[in-house]
Amino acid sequence: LPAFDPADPLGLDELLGDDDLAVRGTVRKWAADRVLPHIADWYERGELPDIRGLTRELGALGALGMTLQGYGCAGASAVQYGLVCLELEAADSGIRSLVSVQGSLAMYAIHRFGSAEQRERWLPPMAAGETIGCFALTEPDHGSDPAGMRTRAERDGSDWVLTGRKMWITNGSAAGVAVVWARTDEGVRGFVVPTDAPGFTAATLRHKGSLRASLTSELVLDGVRLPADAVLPEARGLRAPLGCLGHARYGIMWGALGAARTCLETALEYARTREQFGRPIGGFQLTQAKLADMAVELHKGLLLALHLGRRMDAGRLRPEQVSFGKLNNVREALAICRTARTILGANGISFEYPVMRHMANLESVLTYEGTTEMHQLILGKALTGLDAFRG
Ligand code: TGC
Ligand code: FAD
Repeated sequence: LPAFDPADPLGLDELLGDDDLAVRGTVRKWAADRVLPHIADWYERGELPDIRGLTRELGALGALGMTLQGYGCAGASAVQYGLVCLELEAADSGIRSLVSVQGSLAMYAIHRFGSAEQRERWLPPMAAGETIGCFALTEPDHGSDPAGMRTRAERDGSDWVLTGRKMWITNGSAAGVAVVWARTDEGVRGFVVPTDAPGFTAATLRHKGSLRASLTSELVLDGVRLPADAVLPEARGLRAPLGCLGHARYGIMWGALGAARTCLETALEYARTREQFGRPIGGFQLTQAKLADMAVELHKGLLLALHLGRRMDAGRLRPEQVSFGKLNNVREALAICRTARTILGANGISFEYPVMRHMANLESVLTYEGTTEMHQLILGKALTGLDAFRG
């Protein structure tokens, strides 16, 4: 029998191909070199310095829009994209967020719903990381229920004029292009908005206790005039932005496990070396129960992510299955981080260790891309056939 590997207790690496392992190794090394030495400092300062340099490097790695075909995108598998999300989030959720929003939301929307001209203009510089994108669905008064959005796009001759506010928009202040969802007389439509358009402003949100190494912004659209060809021609109704969310939620179900892995590794190392009552705390049965449960949930989550990734690669992944994965993996990843925090005792709250940072980040991850409750209700509806959202 092969030896038991604490880092891979179920032998899941045997389910991956050489290409998958190579992609994972490349991104793990990039994160170790480029993010890990600085991330605690960035986090405390509440900044993501050199976001443009980082994005270009991620573009050179092929991590931006990596499952898309053409336009300089890598055309990688969903499983490989998942592994990349995991390795980035093992460093920090903020770096994975940057990549999710760029690739799975902004680029995916343009690729899936854009005209040939929109794709030619925007996707190559976005794949290279030269242009940063954001995806603006949420508003101050409409988060879980985007159908109530107030941002409006009205026709004026052949132009469109956009007015409204968007809130909590990742990458917003650094973006060169914003994919903005707005109400029109024809229902919800998507618009490709160059951020230098007159009337567009983005303000960075400060005082966050989570995702501090990530740019989060409020966008104001004050009569932003756009030409007729700024609308995404194939995006009609809420189905379009929700379709993009399916792709990003898929990446998050892998990514959150990266944060959990780092916390488990940190807790294991701490438990082996920290002594109380004359013995390593890892020798206490209560600590071992925690570590065993953390490992079980982490690797069950990986098995689930891999299964759903294979379904996505086969074109057979349903939105309800994405909700299943996001709900379980983010919830369990957060529980793993919280348990790791207890194992580190007082050190668990110190930014000298990565645990508190990951735990705080996952509070955002639990909320964005559909809260836990939204995914429970999506599954509840699929199970019962009854829609609990609006009664
Ligand atoms: P509902 O009537 O259920 O659906 C409206 C239309 O959309 C279709 N649809 C989907 N299509 C593709 N994929 C999905 N996942 C879909 N879910 C629904 C549906 O079939 C329908 O189509 P049609 O043709 O019949 O009109 O809509 P509802 O208004 O009842 O809302 C349902 C609900 C609550 C599940 C949905 O609105 C929802 O998911 N709310 C959560 C909002 C959310 O997740 N926001 C995320 C914003 S972006 C973000 O957080 C980025 S963070 C990124 C980072 O930093 O990593
Ligand atoms: P609300 O919708 O007000 O929900 C508050 C609480 O009520 C939640 O617990 C919710 O589950 C619960 N609730 C609501 N309705 C029901 C119901 N019917 N039944 C039971 N419970 C219910 N959005 C973007 O568009 N683009 C981005 O790039 C983006 N980035 C983000 C980055 C960060 C760091 C964060 C924190 C958020 C980001 N978001 C982004 C916004 C995110 O998608 C929303 O915060 C999320 O959808 C929830 O909306 P809300 O915060 O308005 O909460």
